[in-house]
Amino acid sequence: MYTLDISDEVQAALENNKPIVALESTIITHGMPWPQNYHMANQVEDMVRAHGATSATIAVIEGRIKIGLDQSALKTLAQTQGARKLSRADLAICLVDGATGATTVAATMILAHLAGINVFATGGIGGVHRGAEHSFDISADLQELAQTPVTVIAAGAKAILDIPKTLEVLETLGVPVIAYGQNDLPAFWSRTCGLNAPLRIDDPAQIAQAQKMRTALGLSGGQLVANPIPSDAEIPQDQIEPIINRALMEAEAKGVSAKAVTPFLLQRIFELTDGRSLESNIALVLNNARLAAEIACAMGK
Ligand code: PSU
Ligand code: MN
Repeated sequence: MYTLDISDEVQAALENNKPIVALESTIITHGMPWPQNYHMANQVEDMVRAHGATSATIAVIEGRIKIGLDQSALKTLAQTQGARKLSRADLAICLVDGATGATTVAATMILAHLAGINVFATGGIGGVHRGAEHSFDISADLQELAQTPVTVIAAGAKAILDIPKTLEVLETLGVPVIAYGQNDLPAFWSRTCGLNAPLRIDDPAQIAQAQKMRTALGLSGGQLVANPIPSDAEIPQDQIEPIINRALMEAEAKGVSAKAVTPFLLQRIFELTDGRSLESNIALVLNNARLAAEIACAMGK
């Protein structure tokens, strides 16, 4: 029915049981502007390699599942206007249509798992949006973490979300939320958000062990590792919060809804911070790629 177009590099790593880190593509097409998105994608790949793992950026190109994109494919995707934003609900139809789409956290987890990859680095996961009690806007990323056995390394949930509600839903779904190296739950651009994370691990090898233990116990799903943004790149919560609020008000006034909400907010926050939010976003993705490579290396042992 379908084939996975696995790059030679990723194929070789799979055959030799070498560490692999999956990377998503929605962050490229919907999360950052050109050309910073393309530079980020390359830097992230380099970071994974520098830490001993093979990187596999995942996307759907003209109806074909790609596990590992080369530089020219990355460059083309980074400039593609109107690529679909693919979550669990959208994947099959994108393939049937022969269309091009970027994978969100949820869809990247699904395809990574199909390819046999169990570690994945991104920026921040989707979650429960503020005002979800009215909009019911809860990212499919959360359900995916509950059912697909992939460890996702993020800088927490994006601060544009309702973080306490996101934590509650993850708890209900049985998803471990593990802060790396601190008690506080990081919140994307900020190292803390005033809440403790439910769990904490300081050693990448233990994070790898925990994923294996989950599977051994017959527990479905993955884990969320919340890795704090490096201090020198952080925007403290009291600085970013008024900007988030302004962007949220604009989104509401404009009637932005569904899949468009997160891309709209990230773009407006980029404009309102004169690009600082993007610099932070790139720094935290790189930091997550490094930790993901360390976890992937430990997974093989
Ligand atoms: N991390 C980033 N930027 C992004 C995303 C993650 O630094 O743009 C994307 C991921 O693909 C995530 C999606 O799955 O945002 C969440 O979208 P939504 O809120 O519509 O579920
Ligand atoms: Mn949504």
